[in-house]
Amino acid sequence: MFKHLFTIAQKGNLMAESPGPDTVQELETKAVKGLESAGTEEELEEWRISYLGRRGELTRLLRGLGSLEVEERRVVGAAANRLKSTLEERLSEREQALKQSKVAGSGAEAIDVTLPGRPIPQGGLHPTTRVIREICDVFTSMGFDIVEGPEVEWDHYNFEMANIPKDHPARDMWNTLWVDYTDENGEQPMLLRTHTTPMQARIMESRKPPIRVVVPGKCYRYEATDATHEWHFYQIEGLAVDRGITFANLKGTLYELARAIFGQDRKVRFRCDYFPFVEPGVDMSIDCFNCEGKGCRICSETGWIEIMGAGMVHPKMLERVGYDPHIYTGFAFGMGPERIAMLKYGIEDIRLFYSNDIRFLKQF
Ligand code: FA5
Repeated sequence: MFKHLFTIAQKGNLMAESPGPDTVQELETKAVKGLESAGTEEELEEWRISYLGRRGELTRLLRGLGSLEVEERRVVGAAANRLKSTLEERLSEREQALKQSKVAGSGAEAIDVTLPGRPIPQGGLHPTTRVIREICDVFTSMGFDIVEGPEVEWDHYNFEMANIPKDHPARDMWNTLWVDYTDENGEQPMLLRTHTTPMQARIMESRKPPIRVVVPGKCYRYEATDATHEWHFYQIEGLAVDRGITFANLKGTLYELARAIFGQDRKVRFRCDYFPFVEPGVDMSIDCFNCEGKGCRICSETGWIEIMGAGMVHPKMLERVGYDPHIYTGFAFGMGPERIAMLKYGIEDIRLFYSNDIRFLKQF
């Protein structure tokens, strides 16, 4: 389109410093060629300076327009301005292309984009966490709330409110890790809670029936460890208090849990048991996953693995928090999620859970 345009030099002093007889078209051809051969950032910058810089050829050409006749200035000016935008656009395209090729690299720095990515190591949930979440989901679907409480607890809640006064022989059921701290009168010792049962009194003191809660949390016992006993482990406490709650409600709820966690085939056994804070009390066991009930090292030759204690909330517990036991009844349970995880995943030793062996943890 610039063919008809005159030679700048012929038409007078269009190029202020008169570098040669370039037409706008010739200037375009030259500039485009120069741009194509610029292969590095430095060469591109050199090109920019020589055409678009303050003393660049196109800039000088534009400056010289003033000396042309009005009509010529209109035609040449329009063409030169168009050329300026074209060159700026082309320069930016070349800069982009150069950036792209730099990312891909070449030679020794080349990135082979066809190589598979390096796998990013991903952690998994601890088996205890998995089981706690699964159990809590079953209970929330039945209308229970989830509540948490302190691991460092007063003697008052861990024992006294649970019907276990200072000199009661049942204290021996929970070998306790004491904390070297008392209340200001020096009467109330502190301890690492031996079970999640202290939360029963804490919850009943702060709420009115109907109550349906589960409390997952860590417990500690001064205990010799073996395949099914750890000195720190989790429990999930459950508590339901309302008018007309019966033992049938307790059994129905726990059967439902067992079916949801273990499926239809696993056998469940309830036996009478003693806990000072329930009356009557039971323990619930599941048939051993390892020996199918025949008896082995894991189930101490009994064929069963005990997973929880349970029972009807003792009337004295209700009275102590101001509930009338003639109106309200309730059931409670406390289960061990590690034992449940052992049954579910076929884990033979509870001590594997917290020994931080990555080979064990990686399996979940
Ligand atoms: C109790 O701790 C009662 N508080 C449970 C309870 C709550 C009974 C409410 C009635 C009403 P027990 O000591 O049996 O009970 O523990 C309950 C469960 O915690 C056990 O069945 C077991 O699954 C788990 N458990 C107990 N001791 C350990 C331990 N050392 N290591 C791993 N799990 C344990």
